[in-house]
Amino acid sequence: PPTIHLKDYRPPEFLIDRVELRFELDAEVTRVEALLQMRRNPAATRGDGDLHLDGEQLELEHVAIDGRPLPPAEYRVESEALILHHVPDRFRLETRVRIHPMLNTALEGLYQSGTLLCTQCEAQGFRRITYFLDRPDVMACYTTTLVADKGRYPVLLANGNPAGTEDLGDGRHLARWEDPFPKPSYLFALVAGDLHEVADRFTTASGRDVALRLYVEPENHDKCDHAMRSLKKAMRWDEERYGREYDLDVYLIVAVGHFNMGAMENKGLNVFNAKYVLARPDTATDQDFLGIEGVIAHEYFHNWTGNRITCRDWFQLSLKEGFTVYRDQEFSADMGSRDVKRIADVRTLRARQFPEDAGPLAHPVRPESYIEINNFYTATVYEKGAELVRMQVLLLGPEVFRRATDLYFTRHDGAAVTIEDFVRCMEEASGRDLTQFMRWYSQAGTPELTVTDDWDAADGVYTLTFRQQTAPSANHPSLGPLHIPVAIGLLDGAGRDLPLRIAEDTAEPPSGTRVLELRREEATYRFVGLRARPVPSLLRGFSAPVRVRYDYSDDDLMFLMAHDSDGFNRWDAAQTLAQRLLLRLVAEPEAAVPEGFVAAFRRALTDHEADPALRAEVLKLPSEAHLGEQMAIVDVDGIHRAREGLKQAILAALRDEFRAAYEDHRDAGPYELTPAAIGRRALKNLALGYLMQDGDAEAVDLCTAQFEAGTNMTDVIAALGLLVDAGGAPAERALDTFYRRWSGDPLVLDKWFAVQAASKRPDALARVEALLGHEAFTLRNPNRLRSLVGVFCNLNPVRFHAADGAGYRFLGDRVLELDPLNPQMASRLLQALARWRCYDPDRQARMRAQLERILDAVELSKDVYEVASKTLG
Ligand code: BAL
Ligand code: ZN
Repeated sequence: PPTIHLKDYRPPEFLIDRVELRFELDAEVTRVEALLQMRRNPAATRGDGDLHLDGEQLELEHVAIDGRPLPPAEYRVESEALILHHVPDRFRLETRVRIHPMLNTALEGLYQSGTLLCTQCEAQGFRRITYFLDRPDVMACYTTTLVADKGRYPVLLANGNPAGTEDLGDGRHLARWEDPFPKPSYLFALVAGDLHEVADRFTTASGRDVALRLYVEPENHDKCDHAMRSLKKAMRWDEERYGREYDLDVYLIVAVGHFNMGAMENKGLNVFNAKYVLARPDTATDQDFLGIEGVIAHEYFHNWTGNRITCRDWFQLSLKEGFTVYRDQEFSADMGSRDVKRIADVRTLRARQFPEDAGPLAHPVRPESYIEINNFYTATVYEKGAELVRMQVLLLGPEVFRRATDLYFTRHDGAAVTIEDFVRCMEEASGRDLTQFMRWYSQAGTPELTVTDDWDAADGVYTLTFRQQTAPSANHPSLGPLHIPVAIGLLDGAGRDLPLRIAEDTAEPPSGTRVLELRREEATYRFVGLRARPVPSLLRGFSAPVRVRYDYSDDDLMFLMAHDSDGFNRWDAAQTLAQRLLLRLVAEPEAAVPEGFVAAFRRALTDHEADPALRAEVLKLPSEAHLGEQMAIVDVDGIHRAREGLKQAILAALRDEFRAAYEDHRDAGPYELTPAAIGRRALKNLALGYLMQDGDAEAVDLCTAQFEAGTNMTDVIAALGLLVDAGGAPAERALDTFYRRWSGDPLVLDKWFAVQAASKRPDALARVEALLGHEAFTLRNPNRLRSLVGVFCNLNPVRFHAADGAGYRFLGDRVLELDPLNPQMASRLLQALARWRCYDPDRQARMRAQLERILDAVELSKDVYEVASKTLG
C-alpha cells in the first residue's frame, strides 16, 4: 500500500460549495443521492483535467453533470475512486449509490449498532457513504434529507438545525436538516432509530437559547443526568475561559453500543460510545463518571477547535486533538482536583506515550508520513500534542495565551489550517519567537534532561546544570536542541520555597516556582544568596514532556514527598522512590525494604491533613508496565515478584494503619460524586487492596461484604477485582452474583469480562480463552473486545508475556480473526507487541513469529500491515 507524505500536500483542484444529500435508509440497502455544487479551485494548479472523487465499497447507480447522465465513456469506477473525465470549471454533480450498513463490521461510514443506524466518518469514512473529495480542506454547507420506515426509525437526526419533517404516507417519514456552517466531510453524521430523548436547554452568554438533547436506547433513559450536567458545565466553561459560544439552535448527543473510538465531534450531532454517556452510581465507577465529564467536554470543545477551525490535512491532526485534549484536561482540573488530574494525565502520558515514542511506531506530534491515517490517533498526537500546547501556555502566561487564542479564533474561523497557523498566533500575541519551539512538533522521541548541581558554601551559590538530549533513531534524526520550559523550586531545610535569585537578575526574583527556558544543549543557572544547600524540586507540575535524570538521595525524595509545595512533585518523588526500590528488588530479590521507605509510606497514609485522593495516588506503586519501561530487558516475572513482594512487606508493616484508613474513609451517607467523596473511596479501596494482598481471611470477609453491600459500582468492582485476584470460592461466587445481576447491561458486563482478563491468577489466559466462547462475548463489539482481549494483552503483563508465548499466540489469533471484520480494532490490538525488542531473546522470537505470521496472511488491511511491518522494522 502507498505511503502518504506531508511534503506532497497540494490544495484540492476542486472545491465543493454546497452538498445536498438524500438517504433512503435501510439496514440492508441504503440509497444515497448526492448533489454537489463544484467549482475549480483558483488556488490550485491544473491537473490532467480529470476529477478524482474518493469512494469505497459504493455501488454506483447513477451519475450526471448539470442534469445530463454521463455515458460510460465519460467516467471510470475504480475500487477506491470515481474518475470523471474533462469536467467543466463549475458544475452540479449528481450521484446515486447503494450501500449496505448491516454488512459494515468496520464501523466506518454508515453502519448498524443494535437496531440503530449511525455513522462514523473521521478520518475517511465519508467515502464509504458517497463519492466525494473526502479531505478536510474541502469545506461545504450541507443539507441532509433522511427517509426511513417510521416504525423502525422514528428518530432521524443529522448535522445542523432541524428544517422540517414529513409523513410520506407509505409507512415512511422524512426529516430534513440544514447545517449553515461549512464543514469538512469527516464531520458529517446521521443517526436513525428508536431512541429515548432527554431534553434540556442552555442559554448562551449572549442570550441565545440552545436545545440540548441526549438520545439513548430506551432502557438507558435513567443514566443520562451526569452527561447532560457535564455538557452544560462544558458549555459555560468554554464561554468563560475562551469566550467561545455555541452556534447552532440544537446540540445533540447520541449514545451507541458499537463504536471504535470514545466519541465523535460531528457538527451539532455528536455520536458517542455509550461508555462515555451512560452512568448511574450503581452501574458506573467514579473513573467512569470522570471519563464521561471529560469526553463530553472534549467533543463539545471541538466545536471551535476542530469544527469551526479544522485541519488542512491529516498530518495536522494534533492541531485539533492536542489543543482539545489540553482544553478538556484544564476543564476537568477546574471541575475537580487540579493535582489529582495532573497526576492522572502524566500517568497516562508516561504509560502510553513514552513507550510509543521509544518504540518502532514512534512518530512526531505532526507525523511526516502514514499508510493508514487511522493508525495515527495516538497518544503522541493526542497527549503529547496537549503537552505542547500546555508548554506554550506556560511560556506565554494565561492572559497572553487567551489573547493568542482570541486571535486564532478570529483569524481562522471557517478555515482548514495548519499547526504553523496556530503557533503564529501565539507568536503574534506574545511578540515571542517560537521558531525553535516548533521543533517539538517534528521531533520524535522523549527528550532526556540530565541535571547536575554544585553547592558553593563559601559564596552561598547553588548551581544547576541541565543537559538535554533526544536519542535519534533511524527514522527520526535529531533536529537539534528543543526549547524546554522547566519549572523549578528550591527548598530550604524546613521544606519552604526559597527565593530563586539568579546572579544576572535585574528584577525581584519569584519565590516559589520559576520557569527556566532551556534552549541550548547545555545550560547552567547560578542561584545566589542562599544560606545552605537547597533541595531542588525539578520539573514542577511536569512542565515539559521529558524524562529528568537527577541523582536524588532517598532522603531527598522522602523530604520532597513530605514538603514540596508542588503537589505533583510530592507524588512524583514518591513514585521515584518506589520505582527505585522496586528495580533494586528485581535485581536483588533478597534485598531488605528500608525502614525509611516504610516510614515515608506510613506518614503519607496517616497524614490526615492531606487530601485522601492524593494520598491514594502516592501509595499506589508504579505499574509493572512502567517498571518494565525502566529496564533495558524487561524482567517480566522479576517485576511481578518484586512488586507483589513489596506490597506484602508494606502490608506487614502497616496492616493496622490500612485497616484504620479503610474504616475512616467509608462513605458515611449516600453516594456523592464530589472530589472529596471520590478521594475517600480511592483511599479506602487502595487500603482494601493492600489488606487483600496476603489473602487474609478477615480481609476476604471485608471485601465480600463490600461487594455484597453493592452501594456503588466503584466499591463493587474494586472488591470484585480483588476477590478475583485472590481466587477460590469467594471469587467464583462473586463473579456468579455479578453476572446474574448485570448480564442485561452491556457496559457493566464489560467490567465482568475485564476483571477476569486483568486477574493475576496463573490461569488468567485459560479463563480468557474460555470466555471467548461465552454467549455474551463477541469480537464485533469494540467495547467487549477491549474489555476481554484488550485488557488481557495490555493490562496483564505478567500473564500476557508468559514465557511459553501462549499470550502472543492468543493475540496473533485474535488479530487475524478480527482484521477482516474491523481493521481499526485489529491494528490497535496488535500494538501490544510494539515493544517486542525490549524482552529477552526467547520472548522476542515468539513475538516476532506472531508478527511474521500476521504479515504472511493473504489479505491484510492497510491498518494491520502498517503496524506489523513498522513493528518488525
Ligand atoms: N476526533 C475523534 C474523536 C475525538 O478525538 O474527539
Ligand atoms: Zn478529539
